[in-house]
Amino acid sequence: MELRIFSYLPNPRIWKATIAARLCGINVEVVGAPHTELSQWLWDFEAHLMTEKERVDHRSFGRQSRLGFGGDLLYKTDSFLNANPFGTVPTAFNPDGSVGIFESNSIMRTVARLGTGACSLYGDDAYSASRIDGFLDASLVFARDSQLYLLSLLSGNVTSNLHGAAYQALHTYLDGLNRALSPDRTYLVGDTLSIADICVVAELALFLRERDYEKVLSEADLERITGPVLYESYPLITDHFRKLCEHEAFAPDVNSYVKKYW
Ligand SMILES: N[C@@H](CCC(=O)N[C@@H](CS)C(=O)NCC(=O)O)C(=O)O
Repeated sequence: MELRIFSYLPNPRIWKATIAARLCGINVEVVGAPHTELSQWLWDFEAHLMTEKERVDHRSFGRQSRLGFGGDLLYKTDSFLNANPFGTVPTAFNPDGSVGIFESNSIMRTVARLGTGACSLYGDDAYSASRIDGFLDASLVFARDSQLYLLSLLSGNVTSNLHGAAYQALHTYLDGLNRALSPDRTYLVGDTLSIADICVVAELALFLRERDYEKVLSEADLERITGPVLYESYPLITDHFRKLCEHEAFAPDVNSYVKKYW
């Protein structure tokens, strides 16, 4: 194992690392459980489902969640918070747990850096690597509005402000991505697949979860943001997304997940 990732599962954010790992032959261990079960887990390098006794013994580790866990108490050890001072999942660790890596884009970067000898997913020089970073940063800007919107749908308290911000964020993101691929580029950066392409697929796949909340949207008198209009307005990036979903390194994570949304 060259990298361990702890997260709720499934989580499209960890696909960034698992897709890169498949391409570079890096051995990534994924540990976790469905979202609703992580409040019963010890958040740690040795993360696991706690016994009743452990829940009592580890009471002092109980911390109020901030985002995405409905305010539940989460059992984060001091060493977990040392590894990831922001206390979020996914969190990754080096093999002996002495280094923690947080933010899914940086976890993916770790895999790409570990795999440099086997494949080049992170550019060939300082310029191309930095251009890739630009796409990762733009993706994180999009991801923030996307996350707040999806969490509000999940908890049934979506507002027109959150919906409007997500709408703007998605269109800004797709517009830039579509332009980056025009007139007929195969990949976002250079002539080969990079972690920029991987990151974009994961973030767009995550946004498709909007489709699970048609009822919540209609009760709030709001329209779905995703739909055929996106393919018509941004054909290059939507085609790129569809093609990569079928790619052999992406398909094991992405294919069955996105199929239900086509
Ligand atoms: N931008 C981060 C997002 C991670 C994040 O916000 N995770 C939330 C769950 S969606 C979390 O771990 N919350 C823990 C808490 O609320 O204490 C990434 O890409 O890794």
